[in-house]
Amino acid sequence: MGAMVLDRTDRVRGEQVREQWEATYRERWREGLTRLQGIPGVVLGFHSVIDGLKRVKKADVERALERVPVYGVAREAAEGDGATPAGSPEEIRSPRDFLLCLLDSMQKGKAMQRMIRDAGTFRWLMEEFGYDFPRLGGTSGNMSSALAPIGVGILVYANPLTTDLAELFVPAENLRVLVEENGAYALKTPRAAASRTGVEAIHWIFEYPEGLTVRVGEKSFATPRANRFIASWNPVNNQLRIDPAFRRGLLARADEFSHFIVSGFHILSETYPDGTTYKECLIPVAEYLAKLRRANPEMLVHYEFASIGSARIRRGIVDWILPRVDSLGLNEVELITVARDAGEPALAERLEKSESIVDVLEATYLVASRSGLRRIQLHNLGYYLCLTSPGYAEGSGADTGMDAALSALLAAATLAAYRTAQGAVSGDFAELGSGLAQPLSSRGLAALRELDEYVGAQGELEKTGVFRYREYDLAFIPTKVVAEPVLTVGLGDLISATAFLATK
Ligand code: 8BR
Repeated sequence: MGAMVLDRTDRVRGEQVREQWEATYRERWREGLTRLQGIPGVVLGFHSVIDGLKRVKKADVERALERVPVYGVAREAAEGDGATPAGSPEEIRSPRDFLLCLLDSMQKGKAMQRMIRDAGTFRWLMEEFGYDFPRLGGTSGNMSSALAPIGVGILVYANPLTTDLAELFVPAENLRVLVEENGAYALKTPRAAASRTGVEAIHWIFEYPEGLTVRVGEKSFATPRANRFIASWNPVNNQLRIDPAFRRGLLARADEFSHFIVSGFHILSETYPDGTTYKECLIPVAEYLAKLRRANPEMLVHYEFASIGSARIRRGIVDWILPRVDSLGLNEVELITVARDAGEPALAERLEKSESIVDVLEATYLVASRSGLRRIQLHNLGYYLCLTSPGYAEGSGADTGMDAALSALLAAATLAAYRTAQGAVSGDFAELGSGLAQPLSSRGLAALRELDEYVGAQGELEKTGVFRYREYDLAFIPTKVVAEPVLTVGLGDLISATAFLATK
C-alpha cells in the first residue's frame, strides 16, 4: 500500500516536472536564438564536402565483382571469418580494396569508414557506382546549413570549391567564402566564388538494407542489418593544409569575426604515403589558431569532436588543439573514448556499460578541468549537459551567465527538434516554434532527477536546469525527441554549433 502511494506521488511529481520544463521551453527557447542572431560573425572551418548518397543494390555489387578481375576478392571476402576479415584494408588504393571493404561492412552489417587514396579508384567508383543524390556534408557544411537560415554572418571554409559543391550550400547572402582577388580578400557567396565545375572531393555513403543478398564467387551472404559504408575521397584536405588565401585572408580580417568553430580532424590519417604523419597536419593548424587568437584576442573558439578512430590522433587533439580553444562539443561515444585516452579506463568502461548520468558528468568534468576548457558541452539522445566557467557566459539584464548557458541549450534543442522533424532549418521563428510540439524525453527527465540528487541540489537543478558544480556552472536540459525523424545526419553539428553561438 505504502509503495503504491509512493509510486503515485512520484508519478504526479514527475508530471509536474515535465509540465514545468514544457513551460520553460515555451518561455525561453527564443532567447538563445535571438542572442545567436546578434553575433558579429562566425568562421566555420575546415570541412565542407559533397556527401554522395548511394543505396547499394545487389546488381551494383555483383556487376562490379564481375568487371573487376578479382576472383581473389570474391574468395577472400566470402571466407572472411568476421573477427579478422580476409580482406578489409585500412585504406582504399584500388577497386579491389574498395570491394573488400564494402563486402566486409555488408557481411557484418557494421558501419565502416575508409579513405580512398588513389585517383584511378575514385574515377572507377564514379563510373561504376556514382551516387543517387548529393547533399552538403562535412561538419562545417552541416553547421552552415543549420545557421544560415537564422541569419548569422558566416564565413565557411569550402576547398576545393567547384560549382558542384557551391550549389549545395544554402543560398543566402550571409553565408560566404573567402577569395583572394588582386591582392585583396573578399567575401563572396559560394556560388559567386566557384569558378570551375566537377567533383574533386566526395564523401560516399553506401547505404544497404537488412537482408540484401549478394553473390560472391561460389557463395552468397545476406546483410545481417541495415548500415552504411563510407568511402571518402578528399586528396586536397586529407592532410588539412589550410588554403593559403584563406589563411592570410582570415588573419587580415580576423576582427570581423567573434566566433570560430573548428572541426574536421576525423579525415586525418596516422601516416601518409609521403612519410609524414598526423603530427605534421595537427601542429600547423594549432599554430594557426594561436596566431588567429593573437590577431583577435576576443574571438571565442570552439572545437567539435567527431568520431576519430585513431587514439594517437585523438591524443594529438587533446595535446595541441584543446589548449587553443575555449569550448568543446562532443557526444557520449566520443566522451567514452576521450575518458579512456585520458587514462581513466574504469570510468570509460562504466560509461560504456550503463551510460549513467553521474559518470557522464564526472567524465565531462574530467575532460574540461584537465584541458583547462572554459566550456564543454555534451549531447546525447534525450539530454544536453554543459559546464561553463563562471563568467564565460555573460547573460544580459536580469539574466545571469548560467541562464544564458541554459537558454542556449533550449534554443539548440528546439532547433534540433524542428530540423529532425522537417528535414531542414527555417529562418521563420513562428515555424521553428513548432519544434516545441515534440515530446520531452523521459530518459532526459530521469537523468536530470538523478543528477540533482548526485550534486545535492535538493530539487533546484531539477527545477531550473542550473547548479554550481565544483568550479563550473552546470546547465542541463532534457531535450525534445522526435519519434519519426526525417533527417538526423549532422544533427550533433547543429546542436553544438547553435548552443555555442547562442551562449555569448
Ligand atoms: P551526433 O551527430 O554527434 O551523433 O549527435 C546526434 C544527436 O542528435 C544525438 O545526441 C541526439 O541529441 C540528437 N538526435 C538523434 Br541522433 N535523433 C533524434 C531525434 N529523433 N530527436 C531529437 N534529437 C535527436
